[in-house]
Amino acid sequence: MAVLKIHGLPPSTFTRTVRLACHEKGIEYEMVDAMPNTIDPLNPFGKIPAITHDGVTLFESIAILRYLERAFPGPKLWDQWASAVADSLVNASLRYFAARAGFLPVPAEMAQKYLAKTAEVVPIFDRQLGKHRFLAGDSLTVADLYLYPLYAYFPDIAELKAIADRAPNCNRWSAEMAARPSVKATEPSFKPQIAA
Ligand SMILES: N[C@@H](CCC(=O)N[C@@H](CS)C(=O)NCC(=O)O)C(=O)O
Repeated sequence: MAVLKIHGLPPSTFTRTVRLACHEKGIEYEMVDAMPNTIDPLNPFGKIPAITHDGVTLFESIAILRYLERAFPGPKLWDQWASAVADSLVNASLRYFAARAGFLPVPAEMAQKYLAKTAEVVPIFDRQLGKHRFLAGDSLTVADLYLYPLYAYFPDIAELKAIADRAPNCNRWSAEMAARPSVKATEPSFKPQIAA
């Protein structure tokens, strides 16, 4: 069986989520560094990540994670909380982060809305993590793999750090996640530069 290739960049949160799933499931893969909008034959929308494996080409991290779940043995990682992370935090804090990093030209009013949404939903995750070790219960799921790469950027931006500082259970979970071999193995060697 040909080795699975992940086309993306280590600092990309979606790329990291897919890499984390491979590590957690024990799937061997090769990382192919690719900037957004340079992977046209693999993803007509130009977004990273995309994967190639045994004649299959897939883009969209959720579709990729479902494929990994079907095609490989290992712990079952799929979960409804993954959609909740994607639907709430990814749509808010990732966009806020991208705006602050200068990747997205977001009007100030929209950026404030993304920040307010982040402040609204982080306490929901915090309550959940106060009841359970991981987002969906007592074992790791894809939801944790979506949340972690994004949450790991919070300390880099004062406004997001201020929200995280009020979320002790998220921080307990984040520290536990940071100690996992998969997280250590996918630590990006460079990060976007954020102006103060
Ligand atoms: N829904 C996509 C989102 C992927 C995504 O937004 N990737 C970013 C990098 S983290 C990207 O390629 N952005 C370039 C663009 O939007 O043109 C997924 O889950 O894979």
